Amino acid sequence: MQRRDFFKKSLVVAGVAAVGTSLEAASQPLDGQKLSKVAFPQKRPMITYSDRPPLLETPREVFTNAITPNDHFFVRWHMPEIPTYIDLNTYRLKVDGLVEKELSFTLDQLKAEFEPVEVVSVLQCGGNGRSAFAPIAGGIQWGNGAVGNAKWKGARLRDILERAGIKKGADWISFYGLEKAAYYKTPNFVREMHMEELGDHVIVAYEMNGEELPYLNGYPVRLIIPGYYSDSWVKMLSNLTVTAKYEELFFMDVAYRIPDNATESEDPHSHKKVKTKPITTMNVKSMIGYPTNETKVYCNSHTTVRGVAFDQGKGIKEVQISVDGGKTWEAAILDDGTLGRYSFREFRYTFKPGTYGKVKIMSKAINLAGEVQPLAEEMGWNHGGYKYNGIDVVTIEVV
Ligand SMILES: Nc1nc2c(c(=O)[nH]1)N[C@H]1C(S)=C(S)[C@@H](COP(=O)(O)O)O[C@H]1N2
Ligand SMILES: [Mo]
Repeated sequence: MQRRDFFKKSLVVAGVAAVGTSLEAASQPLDGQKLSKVAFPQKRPMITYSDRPPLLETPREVFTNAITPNDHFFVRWHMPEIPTYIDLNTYRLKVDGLVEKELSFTLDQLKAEFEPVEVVSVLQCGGNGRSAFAPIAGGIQWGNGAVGNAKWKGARLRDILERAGIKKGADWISFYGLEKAAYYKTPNFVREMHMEELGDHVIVAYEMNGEELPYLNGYPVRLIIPGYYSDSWVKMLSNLTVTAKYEELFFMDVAYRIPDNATESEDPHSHKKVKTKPITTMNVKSMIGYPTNETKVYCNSHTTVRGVAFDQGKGIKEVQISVDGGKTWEAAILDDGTLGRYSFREFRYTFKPGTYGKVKIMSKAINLAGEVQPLAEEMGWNHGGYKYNGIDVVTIEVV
């Protein structure tokens, strides 16, 4: 489909409707969070934090599967106004700055003129899980659903840059999204990366799970940087701008940074300013998709715990499950890993609850580099609430 005016209409309708309903009692409470009664275009009802900008979280039970469906994939935008209409007749991805030749591509050209490559990769907001930090860290109080995993298809960023020819001394690249800041004092959404960080697996994606990207996930093209938190996975990409110097931009210098020390943490009660660094690569993590906090299971019947685990691409070695509050741990069965090192790995673990009442189920992932998910109590704190990867816990009722 070339023209997308249908979206304009439906987004407005959804936006208006959501104002009155997103805070009301929802049809199904999940993890203490409420599903919205209204759905955004191309999305099912999601846990909705805001509709301007759209901030939509994936409900926990979706994390029983390695691939997150497009219509259940979380959404995060920074600007209240996002484009609601893209005309592919005029849409161009521009390559400019310190290049031999400035270029611009239509979507069809991107598809036809560059070798298509595919990668299955986790997309996770650095603030995913933030609500678990105590004291409360600033920002959207995400539960654990600001993450998803998809098969992305697109052109290698490197191939596109090579076509334009990078000039000597050009070390940085800025990525611009199509949306504009609400008024002149607020910064536009621009991210910068050092050329050295751009491996072969960084792609400009035009497909997500075999379909065009959902509007809210960055139609028509977005950046994919496997292993990295998604703050630099710029959506609705408009410009790739090559520069010699790092520019001090708000979204690079203020947001998405953590303390620059060995534990990447700070004292919440100290007034001292800490030196910070960008959040970059993801730490090891697992999530239980089933059961959830609302699940009731019968005593002495088999219950299969299912979930997903991932890291920055070093590889998951094991997921361990505890059903006795962390006293003992047993290895779960992992899927065969065919989706690659940047993907979710599915795990499952079957047990038979033998006592009635509340039972705590915990999951802990360990990667091939020996990194282990810490207990929630052992998580260091940072003021932005980034990189939360405490051991996941759900409490079920055995009846
Ligand atoms: N153009 C644009 N791209 C963006 C952002 C944005 O606000 N504008 N937010 C970033 C952040 S912080 C996240 S977490 C991801 C969210 O991607 P999603 O909405 O597809 O889940 O998009 C990234 N790319
Ligand atoms: Mo994010």
